[in-house]
Amino acid sequence: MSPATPTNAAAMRAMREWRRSLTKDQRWCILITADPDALASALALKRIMQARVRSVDIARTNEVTRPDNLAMIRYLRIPARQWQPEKAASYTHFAIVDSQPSHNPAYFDIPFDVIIDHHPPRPLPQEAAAPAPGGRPAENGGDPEDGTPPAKAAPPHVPALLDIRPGFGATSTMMTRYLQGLRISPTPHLATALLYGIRTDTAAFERSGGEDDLRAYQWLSRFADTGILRRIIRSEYLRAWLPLFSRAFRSLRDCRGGGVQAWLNEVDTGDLLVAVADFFTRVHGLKWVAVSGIVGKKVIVIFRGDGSRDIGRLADACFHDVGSAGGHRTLGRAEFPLSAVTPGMKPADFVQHRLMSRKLRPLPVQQSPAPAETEGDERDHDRDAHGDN
Ligand SMILES: [Mn+2]
Repeated sequence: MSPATPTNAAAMRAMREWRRSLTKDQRWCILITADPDALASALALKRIMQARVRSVDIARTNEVTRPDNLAMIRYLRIPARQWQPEKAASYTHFAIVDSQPSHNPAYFDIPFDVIIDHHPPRPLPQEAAAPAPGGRPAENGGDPEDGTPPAKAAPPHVPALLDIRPGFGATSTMMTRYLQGLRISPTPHLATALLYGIRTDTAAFERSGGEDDLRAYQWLSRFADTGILRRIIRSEYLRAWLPLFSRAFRSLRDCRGGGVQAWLNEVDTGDLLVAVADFFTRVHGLKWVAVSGIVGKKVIVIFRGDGSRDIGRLADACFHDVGSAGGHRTLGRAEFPLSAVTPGMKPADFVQHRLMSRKLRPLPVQQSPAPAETEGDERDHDRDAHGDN
């Protein structure tokens, strides 16, 4: 058994031992890349240690922009502040949850004493180059990020508690088991946070998640505030996006085969097109929807379908010759440069004309894969789930 994948009993022993070693003069900082799983895991770790140390702060290295994540932080009162590297000296100890020191250059130089994560183990760049004896195994290492300066040849800091178990669908599940093992009943807020962490990382058990995750979810349900959970789940849009919906409704046009299309003109990111397209999948009777707009110098078209036709093929048919286009049965995406729009034609008309008239290509030998859909910063963290997230 690799030391990187302890059994639950071994992990529990290590946790108890580490917890006993905590002292009242320690000032801890838990560092996270804030997404629901990381926020919840940090909250749980704080709960586990806070009575035994002087202070525990939670610091995030990213900006939180997704409405559900903002709602989670607000309704569950999660005290996550922006990480300020210049304040590092005010802490005596560091922990990282739902991520690893190798995941972000911001973490490279920090001597973590606690690492708890469910992503596959990945060594730091310098460890990959010259694995230290007794260091983390290097064979699983993804390629280290480029352009990061090699760390100084300081002896690697050995964490007191290292628990990396990729078998779990969420770090929140690991933290839930720690709470159970330590006989700590979570407050409604903590339980709700962990529930949402598991729910998000497993896509409500549609994408991943095993029996352990399900059992943790059930146990947490006894303590959680379902009203708050519902409010977080339903926080899908920001006030600032509403004018986009207005544009979408006004520009909505019927398309062949029970579809509709909307043109939003210039938007800040493709994520907004995705949010609007996803909204239309809630309308019964629309077989497919294409929501398009201009992001920078690119036109992006987001396709959503009910599965009655292969929407990825439709995306391919409409735009394969001007950019990248494709997808699968219910999701599709096309991107092409504004310069590909026929001269003299408005981009909106160009898109609409193609959506109305293009014929499917004979099944290509190999379907061109849809360009990866970026879901926004917070989820970009979930590297194992999608190229990531
Ligand atoms: Mn996670």
